[in-house]
Formats: sequence, structure tokens, C-alpha cells
Amino acid sequence: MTERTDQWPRRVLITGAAGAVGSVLRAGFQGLYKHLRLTDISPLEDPAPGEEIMLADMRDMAALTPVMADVDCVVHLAGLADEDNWEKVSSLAIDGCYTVFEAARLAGVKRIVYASSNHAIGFHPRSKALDLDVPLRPDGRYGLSNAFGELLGRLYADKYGMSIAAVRIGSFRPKPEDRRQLMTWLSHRDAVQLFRRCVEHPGYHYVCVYGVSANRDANWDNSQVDWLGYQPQDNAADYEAEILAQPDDEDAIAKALHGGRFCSDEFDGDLTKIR
Ligand code: 15L
Repeated sequence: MTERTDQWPRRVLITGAAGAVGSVLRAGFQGLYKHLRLTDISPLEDPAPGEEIMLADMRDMAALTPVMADVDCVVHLAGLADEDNWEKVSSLAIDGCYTVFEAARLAGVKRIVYASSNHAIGFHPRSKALDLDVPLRPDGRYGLSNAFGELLGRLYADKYGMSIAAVRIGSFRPKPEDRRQLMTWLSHRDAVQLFRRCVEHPGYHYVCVYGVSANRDANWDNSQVDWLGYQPQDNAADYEAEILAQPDDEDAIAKALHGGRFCSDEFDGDLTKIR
């Protein structure tokens, strides 16, 4: 990748840098920016040249103040990566998200790239392809926290003039693992490209984008944000034979809805009413 250390943003912070997406972005961003600060509540080791490690709890405003100092752009990944109880969702993914946005604002950070998830819109029927105008339709407490993060981003863009991106990540994996992921897979390489576009593209106010690879069966439409320049390279269909050789373990509710198993977990509704 081309080094761009003399261009904005020069100082980038990744929260949740020890997690699955964080580790891949950390490697993919290596040497791109003048300064890459990494934060997490879990240990992070071996800072490379140009990297700085500052451990912090994202719910702790006092701890975040030095972490945000002099940062141009925050890539906010910290929180949760799966469904959980309300105590954890409200604390880690809602309170933590608010505290990160507020600490960034107070520190004068210009841009936040927020890692949302497809579970913010998971209860839409799979029979419909989704563009970026579909209403938020969370499929659980985790999806609700992603919807909160997207709306928080809107607020911080409109009220405080910050530049905000929300990336609705699909299934971030080294390779697709099941039938649903033929639609929803996001490869590591495409994730690095997409997050780079969100970090580096000049001058947008608010953008939401699906974090999905160039899958033949993709059901999420990013054409409204072509201007962002994201050109995914990977296609889950290349793994189709391998996937179709495995048993199909998706239940009927999961199969009918974009969010898959996140929708069928705890489901006590009426599928015929979900249109
Ligand atoms: C997510 O948001 C989760 O973090 C991830 O583990 C997957 O389950 C993914 O969504 C998905 O929808 O496949």
C-alpha cells in the first residue's frame, strides 16, 4: 500500500485494536499514517515504528482524555461482537460508544469511523435487497447498540460538525464459513480497503456503508456511496463448493431474515408479519 504519512489524517487511533477486526486493521494500516495509536482494555504488544499503545477502558472518560489527544481520526471498533445480556450491551456497546464519541469531540477529533454491524438492520426480510435508505431494524440487543452508534454518529455529524462514517460490517472472516456468508462475507483485504476509504476520503459529513465483499450473492447495495471509492476484490462464491458440501444448519427464521441466527435466537414473534 502507498505510504501517505504527509497527508491528512496523520494521527489515527484504533479502539478495540486487540480484537479480530482491530488486529487486521492494525496490520493493514502499518506505515500508512504518521502516527497510529492503538487502544484496548486487553493487552496489546510489540508496537511497530510509528505505533503507540495506550490501554484504556472505553467507558472511562478520564482514561480516554490522553488517548484522544492530538488524534485526527478515530476508528471505533471497541465494544461487543455478538449478542449478549443487557448489562454488557448497555455498558460496553452503548455507554462505551457514547463515551468514545464524547471524548473525541472534546479533544477536537475531526472524524470517527464507527464499526456498526449488519445486525442494525437484521430484521429486514432476506427476500428484499437492502440499500442504504432502509430503516434501522435491529435483530437483538447487540443490533440495537449498533443502531444507537449509527444514530449517535448522525447526531455528532449534524450537531457538532464532525465527519462520521458507519460501516455495517457483514461476516468478517478469513474465508466464508456457511451458506449465509455467501451473501454477507467481508474478507480481511476488503475490510482494510473499506476502512481506509472511510479514514482517508476527504470531506464527507456522514456516510453509512455496508461492509461486504464483492460476493456474487450479496444482498446489500452500496451503489449510493460509489463516490467513496470502495472496490471490493473478494467473492464468497469462490468458496461455494466447499460451503455447499457442509450441512445446512440455518433454521427457517434465520433463513428468512438478513440477520440470520441473531433473528431466530429468542424469537417469539410472527414471521408472517415481518415484511
Ligand atoms: C456480527 O456483527 C458479528 O460480530 C460476527 O461475529 C458475525 O456473526 C456477523 O455479524 C454476521 O452477521 O455474520
